[in-house]
Amino acid sequence: MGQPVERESGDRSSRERVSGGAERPPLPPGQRLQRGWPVTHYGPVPKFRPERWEFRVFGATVDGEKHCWTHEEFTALPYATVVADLHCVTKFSMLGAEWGGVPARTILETAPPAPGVTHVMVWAEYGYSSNLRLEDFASERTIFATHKDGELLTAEHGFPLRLVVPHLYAWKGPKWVRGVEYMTADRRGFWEERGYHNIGDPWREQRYSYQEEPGDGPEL
Ligand SMILES: Nc1nc2c(c(=O)[nH]1)N[C@H]1C(S)=C(S)[C@@H](COP(=O)(O)O)O[C@H]1N2
Ligand SMILES: [Mo]
Repeated sequence: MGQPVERESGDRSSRERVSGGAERPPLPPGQRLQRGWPVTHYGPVPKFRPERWEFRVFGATVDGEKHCWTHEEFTALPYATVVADLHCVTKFSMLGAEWGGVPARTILETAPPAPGVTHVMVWAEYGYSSNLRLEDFASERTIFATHKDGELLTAEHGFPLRLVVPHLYAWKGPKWVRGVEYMTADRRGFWEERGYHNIGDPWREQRYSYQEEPGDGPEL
């Protein structure tokens, strides 16, 4: 087994560069516009078994308890929408999707973190994970999406649930998400352990950990 690499499948023939389209929102540096919606992930697409599915919040919760939602309970939480772009670190971007689902803030309010929590680990099927600073997770635009553009997510795009963190690269948003761990110290997730940047801000091109950011000091 070698190092895992992000795999993209699907139609790439329609990829094109943004050419002076002033009416389009700007892309982060180094990104190209993707028409259509490619599928990118590591490993197989999990099968959804509603009777076995639960969403868990655990780790440093304020009450010390683990909080669980069945699929029925989770999808009954208040629904909201966020229009956001998706920027893959492999340099394609998809603009202007409307994500529908449950804001991360709803989870933070329903199952609050303990005062010492600084980071979260978002967990998905097959052990995929991604770490986020609490403030990135708590952004009012961070959303656990069940829908895109008014339609249920397809299996390959993360059904029944995926996280979308609009201001960070897309690997920070696990598809097939199953839970959140509240942490009192940072720990690296799946791709972060394999050399991806710990924060992942596309506007600062924080793609990989070994990237130098002059004037920024060492990346920890
Ligand atoms: N569970 C899981 N979620 C994942 C990934 C993955 O490998 N596993 N890849 C991430 C990456 S790198 C990207 S670019 C987006 C791609 O989402 P899409 O396939 O819906 O376009 O999913 C993210 N979420
Ligand atoms: Mo990606």
